[in-house]
Amino acid sequence: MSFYQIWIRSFADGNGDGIGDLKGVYEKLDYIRDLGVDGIWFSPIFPSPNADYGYDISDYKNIHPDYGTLEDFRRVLDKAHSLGLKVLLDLVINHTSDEHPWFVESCKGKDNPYSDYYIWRDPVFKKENRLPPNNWFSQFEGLAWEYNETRGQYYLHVFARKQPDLNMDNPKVREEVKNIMRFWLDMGVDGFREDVITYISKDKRLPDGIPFIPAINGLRFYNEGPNLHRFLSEFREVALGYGAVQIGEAPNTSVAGARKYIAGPDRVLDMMIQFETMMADCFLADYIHLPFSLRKLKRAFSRWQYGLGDDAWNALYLENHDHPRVLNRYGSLDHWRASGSMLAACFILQRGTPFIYQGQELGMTNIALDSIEKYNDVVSIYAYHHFHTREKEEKRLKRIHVSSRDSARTPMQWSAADNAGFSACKPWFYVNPNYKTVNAESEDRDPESILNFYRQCLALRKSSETLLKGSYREYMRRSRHIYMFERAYRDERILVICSFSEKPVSLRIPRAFLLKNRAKTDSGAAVQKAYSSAAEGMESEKKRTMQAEVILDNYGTSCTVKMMSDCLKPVVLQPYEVKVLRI
Ligand SMILES: [Ca+2]
Repeated sequence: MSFYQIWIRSFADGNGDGIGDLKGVYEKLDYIRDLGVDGIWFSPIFPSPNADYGYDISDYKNIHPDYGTLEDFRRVLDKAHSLGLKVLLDLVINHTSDEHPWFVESCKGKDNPYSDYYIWRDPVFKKENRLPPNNWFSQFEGLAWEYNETRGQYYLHVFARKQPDLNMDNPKVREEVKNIMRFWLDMGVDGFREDVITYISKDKRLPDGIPFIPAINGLRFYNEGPNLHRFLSEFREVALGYGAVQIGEAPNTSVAGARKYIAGPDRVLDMMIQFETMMADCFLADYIHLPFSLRKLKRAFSRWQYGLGDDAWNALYLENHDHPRVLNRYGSLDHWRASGSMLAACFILQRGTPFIYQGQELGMTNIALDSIEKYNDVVSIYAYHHFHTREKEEKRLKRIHVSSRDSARTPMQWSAADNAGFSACKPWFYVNPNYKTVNAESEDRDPESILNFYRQCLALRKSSETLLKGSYREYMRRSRHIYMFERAYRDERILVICSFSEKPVSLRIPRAFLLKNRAKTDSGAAVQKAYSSAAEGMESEKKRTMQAEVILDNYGTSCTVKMMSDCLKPVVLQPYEVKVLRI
């Protein structure tokens, strides 16, 4: 499987009001199918006051009026299915919106049916000062507690103030979750991506955290909490009844942590979306920016590839709605086409299920708005007003440019027409000015475009048992410029060589890759000869030849070499080149 993520507000506007919607999605389903993915994951499309753009839900069983109706959704679902595309929805159950009727009721007092749906605690008084029940910080904005006058209590919000955390220890809340799941599964939805699912079980004592890094103060008391597995197994029972897919988002999970939930007979999720591969240029969060480290990225890739091995399945991704564009982060604007396409191969060809975020397949890049007033992202706005406030305006804005989630939320660039072909009128958010060159229509026509490279990668993956099922092995682990890995299945071996360098790099194909070759193609005789001679040490290295077929190269049609006739010679990789070899 492979999935395409839609963040609907910026995907395609079908009714001309400047906001993406289901009608727009309907019209673009062929485009998604042609990309070569097997399904769609929709970020939330439900009614929401948009404090965190849909991740604050006020009605779980309906569609946001901006995006259409339940009928519109059924049309999209039916057409997607007819095109062979699965459809996953976002299940956001760690918290609701503060405008959800459950919360509105819960605020009214301690003796109504929804009183215990959220996590309420009495204040602590010190010298007559009213204080929250503990020292936890939210991950989005300030303290994790908000006082409610009517109840005379604080409620917990691990994210924004407008996102109160649900009390999952309450069995009624878990029944609500199951009802929500059944509602959509009955309609024909194929599964869920489950938002911050590893946070849903809190340590009931709610102890103070160790004040070290404010945003994660308290994390250890709600990340993979005491009842997480039990709650998830209840939800799993519902999903299994429908054969539905469940992919959990797990912001702070290690390989060992993830295995408890996705490996073995007790597994309660099919995959986990880990965050380690998104940390190669930052510390804990995108806002705390560091220079990109390829070695850090490779360590994260391989830790998960080896760590899950044959026991569990990886979710592969480099972009989503929560991060700035990967081309700015791990690639190079100076080598836009090459780095944008190399970054496709470097994750899609690993072992696992790739997730591609809208616009990633076009090489969309970050937007640099000239004032904080123009940003919408609650995280960026909080960071701007609370951190580095003594720095010059220019520098502060630059921090937002490199880190804001808004860069992933600019309108999709469909063509060079007005508003990037996203809408007939002014879009709800700023269009990246590079849309004249970076857009789906012109890239569709260009055989060497990033878009066509994504199509090639996905097609290659789908057609190759080795890429779908094969084992993973990394080479040149210590290199600061090259990420190289092998996929092997039965007699076939595929080597993916990715350059992350601004300059040409010369390297040798690792002998371990060549010598274990048992190819039986028309070049088999020569290869077999070289294999045995190498193994026996009969022939000098100079005389040996090893052949490999180049099955993918992002220097495109300019790379006419379909066979590398002598793999023992050094290979030169152009800046951000990727070469995929098969022997
Ligand atoms: Ca619209």
